[in-house]
Amino acid sequence: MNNSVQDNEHARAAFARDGFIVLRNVLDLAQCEVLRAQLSAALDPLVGPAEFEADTGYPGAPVHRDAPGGATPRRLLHAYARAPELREIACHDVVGRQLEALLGAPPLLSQCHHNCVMTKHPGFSSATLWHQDIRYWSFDRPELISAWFALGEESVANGALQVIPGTHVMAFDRGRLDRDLFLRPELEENQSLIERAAPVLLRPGDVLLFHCRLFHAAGRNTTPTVKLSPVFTYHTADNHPIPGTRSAAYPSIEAR
Ligand SMILES: O=C(O)CCC(=O)C(=O)O
Repeated sequence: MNNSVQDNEHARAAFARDGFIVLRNVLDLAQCEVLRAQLSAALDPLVGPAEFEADTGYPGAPVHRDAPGGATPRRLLHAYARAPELREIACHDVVGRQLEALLGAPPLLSQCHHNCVMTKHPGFSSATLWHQDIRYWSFDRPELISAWFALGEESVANGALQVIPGTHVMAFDRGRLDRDLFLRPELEENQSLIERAAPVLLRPGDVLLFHCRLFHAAGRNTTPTVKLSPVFTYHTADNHPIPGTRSAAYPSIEAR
């Protein structure tokens, strides 16, 4: 699908069934190139705020900042505030119209969740276990959608996102999740679920839209090139962050 909002009925049905859809070629290659150059410059010397591999506590992550690789940036935070080019994609017309079709009302961008550039470095990138993003977010309803922008190829080799289609509408007993609310891979019922997982392979300029309850995970980057993926999260005006929580720390922004 080229740079257009997907047929609403088709997209809504696919999103309702799977919990994600991919919009192809939303950004052109020149736009991806400009963003890659800007973001690479922000990595060296590092322009904060950032989260580091050592902060994640994920499998394979260095245990502290001073350990080898511990100071490798994992996320460039506050993406929306960083550059006009990032604001432009965060409020991209094609993405905004598709979000409105899926959410049923104009999208508001949360400055509190994602709103970052995921940076996956060769050498010190850690894997992300199976989780739902909503687990640490606090809103009236678990109805938020994230937009994941690929600025380069996203493949299994460089740690592309993997998803388990349909999990956004399933109920999970607390016992299926570990202390940090990751799926417990040692449980048989989780294993049969994880077998249904599929990587979301993206080309530069593609955008993945995924539901905040969709279980997803990602591997390490085994290629020589840093993977850079801006990610923003949207909700509607009638789905409020709970006052006093991290979700309410900054006002949301009209994205259309
Ligand atoms: O790129 C990754 O490792 C996945 C990141 C992710 O799923 C998250 O931050 O919620």
